[in-house]
Amino acid sequence: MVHRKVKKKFRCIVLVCLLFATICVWKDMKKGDEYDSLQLRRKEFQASKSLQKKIVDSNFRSVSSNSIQDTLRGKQDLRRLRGPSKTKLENSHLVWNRDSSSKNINPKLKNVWKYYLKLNKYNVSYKGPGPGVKFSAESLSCHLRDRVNVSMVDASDFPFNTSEWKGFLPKENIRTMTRLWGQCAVVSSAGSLKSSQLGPEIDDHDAILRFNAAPTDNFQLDVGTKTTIRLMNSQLVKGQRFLKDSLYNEGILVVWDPSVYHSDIPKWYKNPEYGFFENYKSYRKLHPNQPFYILKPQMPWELWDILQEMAPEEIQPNPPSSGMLGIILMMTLCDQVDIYEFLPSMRKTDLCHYYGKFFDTACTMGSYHPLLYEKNLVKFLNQGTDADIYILGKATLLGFQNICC
Ligand code: NCC
Repeated sequence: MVHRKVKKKFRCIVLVCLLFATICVWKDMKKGDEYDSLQLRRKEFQASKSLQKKIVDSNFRSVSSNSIQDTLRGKQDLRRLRGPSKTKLENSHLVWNRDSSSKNINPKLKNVWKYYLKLNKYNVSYKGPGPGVKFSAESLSCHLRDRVNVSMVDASDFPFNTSEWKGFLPKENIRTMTRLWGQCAVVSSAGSLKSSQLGPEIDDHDAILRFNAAPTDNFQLDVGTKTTIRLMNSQLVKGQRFLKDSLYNEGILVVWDPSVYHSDIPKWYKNPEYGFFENYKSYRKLHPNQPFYILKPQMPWELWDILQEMAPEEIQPNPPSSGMLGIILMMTLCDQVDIYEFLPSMRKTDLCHYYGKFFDTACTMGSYHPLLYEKNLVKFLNQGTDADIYILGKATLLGFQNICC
């Protein structure tokens, strides 16, 4: 009897041990599976990364060798690896094509372009040798340096030399105020700056130019923290928020206003597009120590003439964008200019501004401003690589002091 009881107990213990051993083995196997799948995922990730790199590289090669087939095949492979992707890769170049024209824009934007050609709001009567003049990059830089006079209205220009304006314009010339900066950054306001994490790289420059109402607060990681110059259009300066918003209290301010084609200062003064002069004076009274310049109205049209000269077709007879004006301004003040997200990167999006919620392709491709042709010019003069454009959205131009003409 006792013997049978011991036997039963022993069988129970063996059963429990067996059960325990089974659980342990099952757990180990599961761990192994997880490890294997982790390894697999890691391998897939590495493969997709190296494929991405290959695609980028092959695409850059394709820009010079025109072997687009490989690139497209590469893109298809990547898509297969990633599964269905929300961001559809385009079938054309991954970076800006410097020969872009109205053929590259959608029908809606094409109609807007035709509308502005017909409207000719600023009485443009272009008499130069373009469109379609072929430049070398060197001769184009020299052309820009010698034909675009980047200067500010000063107290000797009528009517700014009258009593009405006494004491309002900064006394010091912008070039002596800034001396010559080394490495400068121009930060476009494009939506593709969002999640770029370019902030530290941008902050690493000697001077940083931003546009209009573009903020840094809440976007430091993507666009940096410093603002050395802010270039604004007159529509913004005319608005009431301009006097109240502390956003404008940092750095050197510059405002520009479109005149009719090649108008002189007195004629423009009588008929500015946006009468910002009263707000300018009010701001100067509130912040007398902050340098605040007015760009001469001839400059945008001198630049426009060159854009028209080199463009493959007629361009919108409207002034260049603040972005393009800012790039040329920095080329006169700096040794080298890094321009961020003016030429769209792999983050290209229809989101108009990194700080806004408005979506429109026109913000990048242009409607009122001849933005398409401005981007062609920047791509043509770019000293950096296509990889920098694609990955960082960065184009690098030499300052005018550094070109030999
Ligand atoms: O949009 P905006 O410019 O302030 O942008 C500054 C410059 O960045 C470049 N940019 C912007 C968006 C984008 N998706 N891609 C880009 O390349 C352009 O070079 C642009 O000039 C302007 O040029 O002054 C403009 O200003 C706005 C607007 O007045 C201000 O933002 C007001 O705060 C204009 N929008 C409207 O008038 C509705 C815009 O057309 C051009």
